[in-house]
Amino acid sequence: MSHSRFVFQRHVALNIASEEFARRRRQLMKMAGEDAVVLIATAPERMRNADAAWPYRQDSDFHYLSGFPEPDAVLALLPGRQHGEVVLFCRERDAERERWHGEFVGTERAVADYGMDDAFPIDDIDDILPGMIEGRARVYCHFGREPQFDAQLLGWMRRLRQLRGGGVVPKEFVALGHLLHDLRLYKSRAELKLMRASAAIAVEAHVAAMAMARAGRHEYEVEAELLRMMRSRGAVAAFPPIVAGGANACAMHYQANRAMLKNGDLLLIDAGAELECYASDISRSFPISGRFSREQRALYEIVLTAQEAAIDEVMPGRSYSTAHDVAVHVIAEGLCALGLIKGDPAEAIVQGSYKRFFPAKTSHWLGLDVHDVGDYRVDGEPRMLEPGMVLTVEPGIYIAPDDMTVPEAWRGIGIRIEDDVAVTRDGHDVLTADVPKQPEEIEAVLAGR
Ligand SMILES: [Mn+2]
Repeated sequence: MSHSRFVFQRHVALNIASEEFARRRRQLMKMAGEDAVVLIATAPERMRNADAAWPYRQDSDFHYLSGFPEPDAVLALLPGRQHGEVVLFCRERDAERERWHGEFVGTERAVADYGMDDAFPIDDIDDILPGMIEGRARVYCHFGREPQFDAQLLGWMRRLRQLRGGGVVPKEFVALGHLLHDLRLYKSRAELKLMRASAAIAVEAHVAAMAMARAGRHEYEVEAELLRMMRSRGAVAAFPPIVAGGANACAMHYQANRAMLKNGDLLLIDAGAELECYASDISRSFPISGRFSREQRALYEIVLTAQEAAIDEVMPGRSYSTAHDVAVHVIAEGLCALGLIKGDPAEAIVQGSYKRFFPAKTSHWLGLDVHDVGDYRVDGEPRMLEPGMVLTVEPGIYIAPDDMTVPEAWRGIGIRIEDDVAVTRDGHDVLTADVPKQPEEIEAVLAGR
């Protein structure tokens, strides 16, 4: 397969426009109501050890509403506020601190570049914010997530009571997730463009990894190739890549990536990129030697058939769970036909005996988070798919190395095939289709190494 189709277009403008962030805030304020306030904080900086921090990743909800990249900020949405509905508290410019940490955005540019109506130093938030909340009936926020924010929130309420004449404390505290996460479930045109770009980078990374994985190399060398490709395209890994040779693939969240690759084994790679906070998530399984064994090929074809059948069910008007039901059906049928499950497929499904080999769900939402927000069920029923939703389709078969219920040749084989699928108006669009997954195609690519 020619690699030229994987070339990433570096000059496409990818940023979400400031107007789109403003539209999201207006939508949320409309849902929250005139007498509400929405408060949302950035992700805290987290320390790895001593004074070394983990790479900073903005809170997805905060990013969705502001596009503001720094830690140490709080966004307040105040519907109807005369001096501006959208207020950001953030770090002030500070020559001495910037000498160490690099440039801060500062309050002026928060207004000029990020579309805030008003911005104040974060150090003044305890004095300013309580007065802004005064008289509002409801506070929408996340509570019980970040202890520091919880404590701040209670502090603002105490200050509010102490205001001249005794401030009126809001009657209700409402979990912000329900409103906000429903908005995030539907991806805009600009978001889909970013997700496509994120997917294209993950595609390149997988293709590059496939080209260099061979017996004698280690799982971490393949991981390094995935990361090299993502970073060289301006992305980061959406999660630590899973590079699992042989029976390591049977642990669905294998992370060690330490083993040496061996001929005769399959290699399962589950890796995705994150570009401007938008995730992709791809899994492929292929033979390290370049040729599937008979057993590997038989199981691979079942998983592939299940995945393709499940993807076919992704369209508006189908429920979220249909893809999983179809994948379960194909896998149960295949495993029965191979004699790995006794009895008939209908029985295997009713009794759940297929779960021994396929214990996971087939899909999850994808977006700013790899396992993105949004309810999977509405009023107890599986959610209907609608245009703009993006989900993964990732059935698998995993036969534990010590599974004595199957002949030895089948043990220690783990296979997962995962693509990212956007629901479109008349069906779906597979964002990650360019990583080979047909067995002949895989063997041809590997033969060209
Ligand atoms: Mn996934």
